[in-house]
Amino acid sequence: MNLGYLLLLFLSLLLQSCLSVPISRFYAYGESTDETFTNVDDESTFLNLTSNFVFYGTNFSTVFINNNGLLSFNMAVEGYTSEPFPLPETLIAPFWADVDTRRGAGTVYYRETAASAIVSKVAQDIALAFPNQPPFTAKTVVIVTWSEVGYYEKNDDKLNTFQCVLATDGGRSYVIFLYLDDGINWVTGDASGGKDGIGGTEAYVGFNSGGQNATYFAVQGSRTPAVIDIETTSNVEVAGLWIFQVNEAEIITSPIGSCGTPDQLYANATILSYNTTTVNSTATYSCENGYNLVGVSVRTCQSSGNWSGSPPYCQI
Ligand SMILES: [Ca+2]
Ligand SMILES: [Ca+2]
Repeated sequence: MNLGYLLLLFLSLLLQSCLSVPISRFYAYGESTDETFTNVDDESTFLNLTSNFVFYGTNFSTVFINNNGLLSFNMAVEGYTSEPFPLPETLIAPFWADVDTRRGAGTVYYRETAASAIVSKVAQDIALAFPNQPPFTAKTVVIVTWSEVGYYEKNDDKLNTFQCVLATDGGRSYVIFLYLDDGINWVTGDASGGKDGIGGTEAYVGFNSGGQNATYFAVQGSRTPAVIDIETTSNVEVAGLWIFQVNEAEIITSPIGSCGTPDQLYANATILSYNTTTVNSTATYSCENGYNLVGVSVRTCQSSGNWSGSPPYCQI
């Protein structure tokens, strides 16, 4: 092994660690600053906000923090099995699935803050995601962290760590989802058809305006087996980081990686290739020799922030 090779190896490892979300990339959280929510299954708590959060054009002064990886407005939501959007409730779902922190399996931390270090970090993230927008100075930031949480029923053999950040200046509002590198290890609880945290009805990730004619945005892979790899996907080209503007009538996804990483399929023999994830990018699927592709082989990133069609699969 020569020196040049070692250097290359080191650089590639460094690059990988920069393009994922280690715990140091999370917004600061912990016992000393946050309120905590521990030893619960389907319960909820709430924060009264000092500055209204504008979501789908509506002002909200209270945010409910539901243990099951879900924030809601107007009311707490107990649902532990994810349901496909649209729904009547007003929801932000960083990872809606049956979290269970009994038996010491994790903690949910939450707080509202206007600390200058946090406001600057938000400003940097918004500048990364929306480079053409004017600088953003949050009046208030809500940080909710699901740290090493287990799944129903009282399972702690697989744990998930993720964070949801809400930031508003009273006009513009943004939501940031962070998924720890290697930090998503289960996607369903025992009461949602899952076994050992896998299968059944998987976690849902997205936004739902609520009301009778709800509009919504679902992150690719929601309620599919692919959601277990959400920490490897992104709409800002940093694996595990997703950033959205949420105050308008529609959710606005970052233009730098609008559609996020296309679904990587589990069906054997599928080959996926793509270069970019901005609007009009294409993702091409093919199959290994001996398999036939079922469905469309090319998907296009649409301005809505979704890849066209559905992922194909390969069969013999
Ligand atoms: Ca639960
Ligand atoms: Ca994972």
